[in-house]
Amino acid sequence: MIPTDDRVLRTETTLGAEVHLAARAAEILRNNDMGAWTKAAPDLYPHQWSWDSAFIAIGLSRLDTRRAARELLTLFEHQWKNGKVPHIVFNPEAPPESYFPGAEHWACAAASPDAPNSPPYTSCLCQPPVHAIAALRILESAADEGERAEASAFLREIYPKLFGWHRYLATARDPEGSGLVTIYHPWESGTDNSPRWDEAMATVEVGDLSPYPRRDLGHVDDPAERPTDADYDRYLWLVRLIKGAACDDGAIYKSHPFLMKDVLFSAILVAANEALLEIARVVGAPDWDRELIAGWARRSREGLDACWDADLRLYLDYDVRIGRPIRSRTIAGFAPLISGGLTEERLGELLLTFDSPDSTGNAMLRRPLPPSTSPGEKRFHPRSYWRGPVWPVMGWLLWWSLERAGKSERASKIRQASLDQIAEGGFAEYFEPFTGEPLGSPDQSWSAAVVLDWLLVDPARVEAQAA
Ligand code: 2M8
Repeated sequence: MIPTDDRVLRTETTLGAEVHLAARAAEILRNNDMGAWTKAAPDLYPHQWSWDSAFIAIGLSRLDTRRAARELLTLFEHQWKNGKVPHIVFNPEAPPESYFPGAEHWACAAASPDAPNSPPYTSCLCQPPVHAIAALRILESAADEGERAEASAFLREIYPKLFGWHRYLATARDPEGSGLVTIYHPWESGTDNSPRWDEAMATVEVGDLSPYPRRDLGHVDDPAERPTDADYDRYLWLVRLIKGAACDDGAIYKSHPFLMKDVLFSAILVAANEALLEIARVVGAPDWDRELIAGWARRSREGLDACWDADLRLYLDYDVRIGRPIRSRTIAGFAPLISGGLTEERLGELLLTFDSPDSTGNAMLRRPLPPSTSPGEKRFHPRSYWRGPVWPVMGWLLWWSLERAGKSERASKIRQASLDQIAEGGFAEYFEPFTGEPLGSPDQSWSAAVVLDWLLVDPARVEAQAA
C-alpha cells in the first residue's frame, strides 16, 4: 500500500525509530490475536474486553481494514438483547485459573432474558462506548477504493447494533433523562480503583463472600500496582447484587448501593454519538434515527455542563444515591474535552488545570502527560493502577480530543511524550508518572494499538519490518 502524504513521516532521522516502534506494536497485536478478536493482554487479561477492543480496532485499522472490522463485529456478536455491549466476552479456551472472576462467575448472568446465547459467556456489565468512534475511524483510515468499500459495508452491518447500544445507554442507563450515564460498578468506568469511587465504595457493606483467588496479583511484580483486597471484596459484592437483581436495570436502579453518573463515560458517549451521526449519514439511515442521535448528544452536553466545578476547575461525577457531586481530582475531570463543544472561556479554564501542577505541568513528572489521578489529590498513588499512573490509552483520547478542539500544539506534545515513554519503557499497561517505570501488564494490546494510530506509517513497511 502506498502511503498518502500524511502517512509519510516527517524526517529521515525519526523514521527508522518510528518504523521500528510501529513494527513492535504490530507484533504485539499479532501475538495477542485470537483470530477474530484480540486478548487485552497476553496473560493478565486473556479475554475480549469491550473498550479495549474498540481501541484495538483503531490500531488495526492502520494495518488491515477487514481485521479491524472483524474485531468489533466479534464483540457485537455478544451484544445483549437490550442493546448492552458486555464488558468482557470470555474466551472458552482460556484455562479457568487464568483470570478471576472468570466465565463461571458470570454464568448465571446468562439466565437474564436479555443475555445473548452462551457459551461463550459474557459479563453483565458494560464499559465506555468508544466503539462508534472506532468504527468510523476504520472508514477514515481506509487507504484506497477497495478498503473504503469494505469499510462502508462494515458500517452498514454494524450501524444498527451501534444504534441499539447507544439507545440502551440513553434510556436504561439514564432514566432521569439527565444526559449522563449511570454506572453500577467501578469496572464499568474502566478506571476501576480511581479515587472517584472511594467514598461510594466505602459505604458498600460486603456480606458473606466465599474465599476467592487474586489471580491478577500473579501477573504483576508488586501488589501495590493492583486494587486492594478490600476493593476486590466490594467489586465482587456489587457483582453479586447485580446478579441478584437478574441484571435488570429497573431492579438495579431501585436498590443498588453504587449508582454513579460518570462524566468520562458520558463524554465518550457524546463523541461516539457524533461518530454515529456520521455513520448514519454514510449508511443512509432514516432522518428520525439521526434526530434521535443528535438529541442524545445535545442532552449529554447539557448534562455535562452542569457537572463543572468552578472551584476545582474540573468536571465532577455525581453520586445518584446521595445526590451530590464527587469532589476528586482525576483525569476524568477533563472529560468534556472529549465531548467537545465547550465555549472558549470554559475550554481555557479547563486547560489551565490541564497545564497546572495538578496535571501535566507538575515539575516532578518524567514527561508532561496527565496522570490518571492528580498529584495534588491526597489519595494519589504513583504506582497504583488508576490512582496515579499514566495510561497511554488516555493519552490517545486526550490527544484526539485536543486535535478536535483545535489545540494542535498541546495535542502533539501528548503524542510525542507518549511515544517517547513507550519507546523507553515498552508497551506497558501504565507507567509510573515520576520515573516512567513501566507497570501492570507488559505488551498490553491497547497500548500497541494507539502507537500504531499515532505513527500513521505505511502498513507495508511495518509488516516488512515485523516479518
Ligand atoms: C482493567 O479492568 C479489569 C476488569 O474489567 C481488571 O482489572 O481485571 C481496567 O483497566 C479496564 O479499563 C480494562 O478494560 C481492562 C482490560 O485492559 O483491565
